[in-house]
Amino acid sequence: MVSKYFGSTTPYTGSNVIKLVFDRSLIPWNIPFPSYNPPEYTAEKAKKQPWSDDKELSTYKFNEIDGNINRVSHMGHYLLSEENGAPLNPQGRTGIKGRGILGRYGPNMAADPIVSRFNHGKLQFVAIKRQDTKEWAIPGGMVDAGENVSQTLKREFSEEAMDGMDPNILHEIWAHPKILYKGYVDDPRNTDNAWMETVVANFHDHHGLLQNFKFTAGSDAAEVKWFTVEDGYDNLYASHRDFIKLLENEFK
Ligand code: RP5
Repeated sequence: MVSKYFGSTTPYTGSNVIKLVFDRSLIPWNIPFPSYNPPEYTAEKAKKQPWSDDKELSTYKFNEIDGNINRVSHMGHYLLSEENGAPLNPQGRTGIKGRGILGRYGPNMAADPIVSRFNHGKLQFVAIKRQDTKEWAIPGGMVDAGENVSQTLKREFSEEAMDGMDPNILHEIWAHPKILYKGYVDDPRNTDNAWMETVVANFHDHHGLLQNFKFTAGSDAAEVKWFTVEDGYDNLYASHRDFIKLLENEFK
């Protein structure tokens, strides 16, 4: 599937770098494109961070569990560039190389918790408005080094939708996760050498436990609300529209 961010002439997130625009038939790495020379960009703010890959590329164990960092893609074995050994995006050329504003070369692992309910017969989920793009989104986030995805799901939900409250006060909600998706995310931050992947888990409130719970936006979230699926969700962040489609299918 061609990325919804492919061929855009608006600058790459948070920069003035314009991605190379080329014919979409040349996206797959196995199609020869000898003149392909996109801009290289790794943001200063994505360097020298506890979560950033700043060392020689040859020191990282790509396609493996590398210490406490999972570099194994949900999409299977990924290729490394013959030029410098950097991982190659499994979805093909993006028009920009480097890490962009992502921390890791290769897969950058996230987790997306979809907390849902029926309210007056209408399917709803807890959504946040992202500070960076102002788009509505699932309150997901990055898996920290050494963290289990199940921990990330709760921690990120708490940071973004509960203003950092102990997520275990909702322990009955977390008790029955249903994994809806594991894989690549069509995220605007993706580059030729760094991309987002996620695990999407649904936690459905079957018993009205969240009826009177007051959600509070925190961390990277500007707002939080129960988002009614029926109202339309085409403009959600990244691949979140596809994830909500999966949610909708669960309850059809
Ligand atoms: C998306 O970015 C994932 O689906 C997840 O929702 C999110 C994680 O990034 P941050 O919210 O931490 O920026 O690709």
